[in-house]
Amino acid sequence: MKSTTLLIITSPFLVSAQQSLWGQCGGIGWTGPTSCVSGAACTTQNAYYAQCVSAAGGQTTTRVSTTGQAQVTTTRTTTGAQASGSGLDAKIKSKGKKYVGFATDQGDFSKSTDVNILRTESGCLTPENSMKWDATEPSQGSFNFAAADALVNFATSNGKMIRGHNLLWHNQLPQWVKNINNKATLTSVIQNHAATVAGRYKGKIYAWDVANEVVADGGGMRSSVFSQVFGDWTFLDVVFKAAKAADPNAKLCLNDYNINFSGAKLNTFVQVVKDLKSRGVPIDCVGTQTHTSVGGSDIPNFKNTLTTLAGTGCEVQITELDIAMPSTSTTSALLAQQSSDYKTIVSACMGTSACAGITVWGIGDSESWITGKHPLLFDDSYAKKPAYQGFLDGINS
Ligand code: 9MR
Repeated sequence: MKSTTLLIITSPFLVSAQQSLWGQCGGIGWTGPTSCVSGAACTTQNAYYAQCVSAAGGQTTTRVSTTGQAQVTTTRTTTGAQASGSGLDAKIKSKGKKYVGFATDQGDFSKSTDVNILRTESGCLTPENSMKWDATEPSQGSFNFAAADALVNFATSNGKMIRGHNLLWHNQLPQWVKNINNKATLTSVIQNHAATVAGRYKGKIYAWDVANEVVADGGGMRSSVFSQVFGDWTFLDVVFKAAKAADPNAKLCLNDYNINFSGAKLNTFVQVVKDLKSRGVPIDCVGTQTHTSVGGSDIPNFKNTLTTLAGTGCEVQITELDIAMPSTSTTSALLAQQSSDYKTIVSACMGTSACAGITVWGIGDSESWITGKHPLLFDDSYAKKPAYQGFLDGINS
């Protein structure tokens, strides 16, 4: 009887196959290629995702290590942005937090003023509008990712993390979803939407606002097609589980506004999160949007609010920070108060171990959704306001 010898050859080509430009090249759980084609370099975006980005203009280091029998070449590059290390994001990272981020979208990427600030100051981008349901699935089963892809490409090619925003919200929701009146259909529509949107960006999103603004302003459940058709909170179970299946390593958040104030809304929010956890629904983080006002009564108490949110056992993120002036006119006293308010809020995050990062909802004042009330860190000419210094003082507090 003839014997057959199976010869196993460990070929260096198997382990060193090169990833194409923009392809994944590393991260927890990644088993594919870890080096990139010529002209591209493997850049770590977060613990779960490294991507082959254009090496042009960056600093590239190549590390050769031995794994078992195989030699693995790992090439890492930093973009100019990461190398600068002088902005708010670098400062907050040096104090142990994960990021300072900004809300932005495609329109900003052609403005050098916005791009310079994003590159220098930001470590994380949130799409202000491009990932919402009306943008991504305007008619049933017909998806449009052009604007969302632009955000993701800008973020990954500049070494920025991404907060996905959002998979389920009563606002910016197409009429065809609002018209659904039976639970089985709405369940499969939510599942398909979350699977498709979160699935497209699998491995690239640090955290998803899986559901946004589901609590009513006075506490209890917000009225929406979701609450009306389900009759209870279990539409959250559906969307969180679908998001988990689509992108298992993304942190999954419940996000809301006015939970920076103590009261019935915050109480309901905390209870909903605890109930989700007790039902085994995958939730990792809570987002307090923190749209507030100069001199707001919530601000002196904000540290306590973060402690309350941390009591859910979830990571806490400040997701949409802005602090509006009382009117369109600014005075030096108001600018100083706004600066102090930014310091108080940022300092509260720094003093709360569960608070992971802070996103400001826009770059220059003129681009804010709060028209004319100068709520951001940079003025209409993109110059740093006293608010910027307040933010920085908060990081250093
Ligand atoms: O900043 C967003 C603005 O450009 C949109 O017109 C608006 C429409 O709903 O949504 C704004 O972003 C909101 C965010 O998605 C959820 N929290 C409240 C934000 C400000 O309204």
